[in-house]
Amino acid sequence: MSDIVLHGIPGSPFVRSVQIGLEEKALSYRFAALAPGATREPEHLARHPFGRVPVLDHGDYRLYETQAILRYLDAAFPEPALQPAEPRALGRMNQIVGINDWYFFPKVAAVVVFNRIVGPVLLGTTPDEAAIAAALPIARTCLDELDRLLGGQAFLAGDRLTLADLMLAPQLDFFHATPEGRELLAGTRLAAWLERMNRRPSMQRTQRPQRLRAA
Ligand SMILES: N[C@@H](CCC(=O)N[C@@H](CS)C(=O)NCC(=O)O)C(=O)O
Repeated sequence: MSDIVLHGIPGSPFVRSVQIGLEEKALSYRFAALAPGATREPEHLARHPFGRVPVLDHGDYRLYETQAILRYLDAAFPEPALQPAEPRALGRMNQIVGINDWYFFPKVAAVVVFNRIVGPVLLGTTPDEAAIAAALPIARTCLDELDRLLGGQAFLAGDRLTLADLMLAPQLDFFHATPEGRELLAGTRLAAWLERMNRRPSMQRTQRPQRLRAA
């Protein structure tokens, strides 16, 4: 029986990043699924005072924040390494993780994916078209920049899978399920990278629930 427990909402891209990390390292774990509203309940707030997912328990050690969890797993279970030793690749990986956490998730995915898919499917809301339209310029900036940084490389930070790929693949896969995401990604190197990522067993085994897959 594994002593790793991942608390998360099925389909959440941040949760999926940790799931992919666990899968890539062939670690067994128990997934403790939460309903979307359960993040505001006292039981979950005791795990994560900011009411978010994922939360990882490893024995009696508890951690939240996706980057922290992935870096912990990489330190605790070093094979295969998911962070480059070479300083420039490491810097690039950290930069891309920052782009996700500061720009892509809060300004793009949290607006477009929420309004197009998560809200309508889980909460019965109607898309706020003005909010979606207002998010498109920064969406373009994010995708142009990620595409430029990827260049002709196999992975976002070089020739090996890193935390940058683990953080971005679930986010871009969800974004690609929206009409705006499909249009902005069409024909880019980033789209080809996403296709390669989607073929990995770790991505195949951690797909979103069917109702969250298409806009
Ligand atoms: N900075 C956090 C962000 C996590 C986050 O925003 N998770 C979203 C799901 S993708 C969440 O918990 N949403 C549920 C809610 O807000 O109730 C991390 O890296 O773990």
